Parts: sequence; structure tokens; C-alpha cells
Amino acid sequence: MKLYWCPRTRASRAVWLLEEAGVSYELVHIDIRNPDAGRNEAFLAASPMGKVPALKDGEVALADSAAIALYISDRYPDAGLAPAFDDPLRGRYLYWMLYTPAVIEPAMAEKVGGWKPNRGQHGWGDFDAMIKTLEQGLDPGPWLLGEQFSAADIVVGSSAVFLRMFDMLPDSPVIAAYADRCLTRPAYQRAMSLDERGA
Ligand SMILES: N[C@@H](CCC(=O)N[C@@H](CS)C(=O)NCC(=O)O)C(=O)O
Repeated sequence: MKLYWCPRTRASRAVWLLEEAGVSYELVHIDIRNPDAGRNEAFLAASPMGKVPALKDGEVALADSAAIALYISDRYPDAGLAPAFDDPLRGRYLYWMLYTPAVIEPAMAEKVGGWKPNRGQHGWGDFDAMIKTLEQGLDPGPWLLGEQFSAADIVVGSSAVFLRMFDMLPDSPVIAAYADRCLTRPAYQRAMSLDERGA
């Protein structure tokens, strides 16, 4: 399996995922910060927009960190990162899995871009609603599915870490504690050290 990756990007989320899954993989560095660096064809076949992370697993090629998280947790079910198809928790898992690309990231763009919030018309609600809804999703916690850690926590938890890193997290003890729980996971720490060493 090849993970097309660049340090200090959303690709670190996919490294964390693969470390949690315990699968073996190779990191292929794509230098997204250098527009003159040639782009690997296999990478572009997996990632039509030329964005990291992207993955090649045998015949399967795909990009987007949430899509990769869905793929890995279903393809390698022994890792226990996703509720089974007939588990009622599956609905909640899918909702939160898409929360990062569908809600958190557009809401972050709203905040950074200074866009006028429009909760009714914007698919992501607005930044404040995004934060409040996530706080509710973490009640009672400790994870989005309660006691069960899942790949949705890798995608959303890394967003919580990014929100704090970019100084965008309002006073939210619930989300701050969630981000801290993510940081203590051994797979997260291994992933960050790989990200650093590759940098
Ligand atoms: N929705 C995508 C976003 C990926 C993304 O925007 N990656 C950035 C790095 S954080 C990238 O590759 N930028 C380079 C470019 O767009 O040329 C995901 O979650 O994987």
C-alpha cells in the first residue's frame, strides 16, 4: 500500500489512520509546496486534484482523508475502526465521518475568510453551530461513538487538533479535552514522529 503524503498537511491524518489500523504501508513524498516538483502519475491517478493524502492499495486508488478513512476501516475490519454494516452505530459513525469535510472545514473557511454566516443556506450551518454540534456529539464521550474509538475520531479528532493549532478553537473544554485524548494515543504519536522525520 502506498500513501501519497506531504508533512504537516492533512495527510498526517491518514498516517495516524494507517498506524491505528496496523497495516503496512509506504510513504511516498509529494512535495505540494514546490509547484515545480514533477507530479508522480500514479499519484495524480489517485488524486485528480493533486491533493494529499491519496492512497494506492493494489488496484484501488483514491484521495481525500475521510474517503481513505472509510475505505481502510471497511477493507481491514479486524482493525475495529468502524461499526459493522448491521450495527446501529453505523449511522452515527457515517454522520461524524463526513462532519470534517462537510461541516468543519467549510466552517473554518467561513471564519478565516470573514464570510457572513448564513446558517439556513450554508450546508455547514455556521462556525458557531459547528462548534456547538461537535460539543453535543462528544456528550457523553469520550469518543464520538461513546466508549468505542473509531476512524471518525481520527478524522474529526485531527480537525479538533488543527482548530486549536490554528488558534480557531473558542473556549471549549469539551473539544480541548477531546483533542488532548487524541494526542495521547500511541498511534497518533507514532504518526506525528513519522511526519516529523519525513519533513
Ligand atoms: N478534502 C481533502 C483536502 C486535501 C487537501 O486540501 N490537501 C492539501 C494539503 S493539506 C493539498 O494537497 N494541497 C495542495 C494543492 O491543492 O495543490 C482531504 O481531506 O484529504
